[in-house]
Amino acid sequence: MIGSDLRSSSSKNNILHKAQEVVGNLLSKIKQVETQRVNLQAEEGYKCKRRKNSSYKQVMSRTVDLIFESKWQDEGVGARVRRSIGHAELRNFDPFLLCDEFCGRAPAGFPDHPHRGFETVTYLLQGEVNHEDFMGHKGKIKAGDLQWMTAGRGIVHCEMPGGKEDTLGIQLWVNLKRTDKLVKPAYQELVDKDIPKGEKSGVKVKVIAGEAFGIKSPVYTRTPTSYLDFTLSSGSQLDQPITSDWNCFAYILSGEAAFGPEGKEKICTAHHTVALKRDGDHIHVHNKSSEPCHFILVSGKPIGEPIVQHGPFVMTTQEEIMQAMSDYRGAKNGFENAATWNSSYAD
Ligand code: FJE
Ligand code: FE
Repeated sequence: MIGSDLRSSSSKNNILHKAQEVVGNLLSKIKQVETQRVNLQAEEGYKCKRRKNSSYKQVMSRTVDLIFESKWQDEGVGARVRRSIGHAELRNFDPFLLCDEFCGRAPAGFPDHPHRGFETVTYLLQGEVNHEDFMGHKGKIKAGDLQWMTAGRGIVHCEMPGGKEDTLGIQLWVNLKRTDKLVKPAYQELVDKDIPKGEKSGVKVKVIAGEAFGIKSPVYTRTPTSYLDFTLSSGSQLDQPITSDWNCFAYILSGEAAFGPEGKEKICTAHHTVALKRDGDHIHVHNKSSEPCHFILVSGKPIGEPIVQHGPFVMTTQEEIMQAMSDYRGAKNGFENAATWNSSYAD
């Protein structure tokens, strides 16, 4: 009895010993893997630190999610657009609803039409656009100028290319969050000379909204947005910070460049849109071609609300769309002047 107790106690001891050994081995393996992981992380952080020459914090270059081409299509009256955001490949890209490279020559244009629930951003590359709205606000947007229009609760206006040459520009639609959709309409208008510009190592920038190269735009973006116009000379490179979690795309106006981290970069040519993944805090662009590359780089904070669009009205529910149509037709709740107003182009 005592012998069997002894035997069983010594075999228990043996099992205990074995178990301790196995656990010990496992723990040291875990420690080893963890050490390796920490070392790799430190190494990556160090590489990033060298690349960015800023801080030890880990930085990541965003990778390309999608590239697609935009072909000319008829829009407005006799005008044409290459649709970037709004294209079947990228219906909307929160907070962006539409981005058109547009082209037209008088008398072509976008005659009297309403907007509610978002902002239109018109940036002119060439020629001019005459505009007027139903509150009597009118003017001429020329090459290099910017009009940031908050349609809010309602604008009715016309946008008509003027002059003798072809007009070329970009119109971006930025959504407004539900609680901003019915704000009072407002304009921010900057002529070319008032748009901050910078240049660094062969890269030129016009800061339409947000900040680049330490230069800030005076434009107030109700929906937080960055809008940069870059020209990369042949061989030049750019590392532009992009707020993490914001959606970001580039639209190439001319030339070509490689977008994304070295080794994973994708070449993108004129009239193509590059949508980036939300997997980093900056974008790397390298012009490996012999010509300059001109593109816009746009990013914005997603709103995360439903989008219900009926042409020029963009709301969050079908009921709000019905209300917008009824307000426009009935000339009420912000559309009062729609009852009597016609632009001077409508004659
Ligand atoms: C619009 C169709 C349209 N892209 N680019 C339907 F064409 C428009 C519209 C424009 C527009 C205007 C300029 Cl200046 C430049 C544009 C579309 O005006 F608002 C609706 N709803
Ligand atoms: Fe418009």
